Amino acid sequence: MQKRVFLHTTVLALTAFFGANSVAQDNKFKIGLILPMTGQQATTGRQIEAAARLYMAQNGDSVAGKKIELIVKDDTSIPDVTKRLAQELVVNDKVNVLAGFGITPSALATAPIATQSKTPEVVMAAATSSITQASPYIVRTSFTLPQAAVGMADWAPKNGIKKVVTLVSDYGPGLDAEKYFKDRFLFNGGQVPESLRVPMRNPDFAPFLQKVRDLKPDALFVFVPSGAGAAVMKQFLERGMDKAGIRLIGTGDVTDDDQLNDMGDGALGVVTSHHYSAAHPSPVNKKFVEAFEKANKGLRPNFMAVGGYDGMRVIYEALKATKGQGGGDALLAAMKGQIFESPRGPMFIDAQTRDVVQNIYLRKVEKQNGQLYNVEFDVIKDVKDPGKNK
Ligand code: VNL
Repeated sequence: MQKRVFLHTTVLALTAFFGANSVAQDNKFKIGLILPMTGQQATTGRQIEAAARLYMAQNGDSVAGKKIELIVKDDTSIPDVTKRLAQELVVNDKVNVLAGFGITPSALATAPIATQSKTPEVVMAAATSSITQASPYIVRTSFTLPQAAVGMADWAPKNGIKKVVTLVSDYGPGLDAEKYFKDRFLFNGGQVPESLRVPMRNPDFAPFLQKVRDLKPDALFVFVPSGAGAAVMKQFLERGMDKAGIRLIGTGDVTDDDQLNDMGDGALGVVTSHHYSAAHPSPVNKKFVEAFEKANKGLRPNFMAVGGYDGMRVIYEALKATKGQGGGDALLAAMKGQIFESPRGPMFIDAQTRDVVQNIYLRKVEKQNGQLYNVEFDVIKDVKDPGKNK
């Protein structure tokens, strides 16, 4: 008799425990944030994680009756690791959304998992045009290299730059930057006597820069991923390229806000085209930069941070729109077509392509309050990814 009572209570207790647990589970909304937190791309991971946490601190962690849980995983920017982590997050943690993706190969490696499991994949960093075509579940809040590069190809020939050598990291975004810069620049009457490609991992720029010096172009157009710009700038100056009359131009990855202020006055005057500058003069951006720096010991947010911050917004708003009831398909539908003011300026998620449409700014490195910034001086409005018109 005693035993039966005991068993009975145990079963009750167990039911209560698991019951409560499954309710807790249902009330959770999990975001699996896969980022390079260590290794060559660690600055990108640090910026995006900080931005995601800032967004949550400002907007709360409970949305449409759900408690948001952010699960951060370090893929060390090795695509096989990204893929394994994505699989574990979907199967074991049952995440509602996959997000992050510091480099193109990581975003692409995850695409089949997003498709098979019908989980939205919010790409916050990687920027090769074709990524959004790898899965119908991919939505992008960063930018594309064609989007940024074409603006520079239009600006340069109007500003005395007729002959350009290109130098890019030899993988997806670099090849996009090279092609879209070159095609448009040639169309505009410019010349590109050489296109150089450097390995993505541990690049040595010295031999390439020597070659550029010998070719004596008006400018060197550079794309390197976020975090590699300072090394390019240092070697460019050490080799006296600027003194030889060669200008440095590129997409804004090379004058990345994460590193720019440490590049020294040699960076002054460098013109780039990009979607985000920490110096973007809008009240929304001022507030964002201030809050980000305050929460991160003075670290200045770069374009990666803004991609992460806006990616969180897209996820939060999709959860609100679906009243916390939606699965992957409903969330995805609610991400498409979102339009809002980002710290970068106005942006929207094109419902057809799931890619970001945004302004591209021309910026020049200048000193403001004793610090180096990419100061915007012109804007090309509402630029769609030119890579989608093929
Ligand atoms: C990529 C594109 C990565 C632009 C970047 O930095 C970047 C990419 C890590 O698509 O791999 O600045």
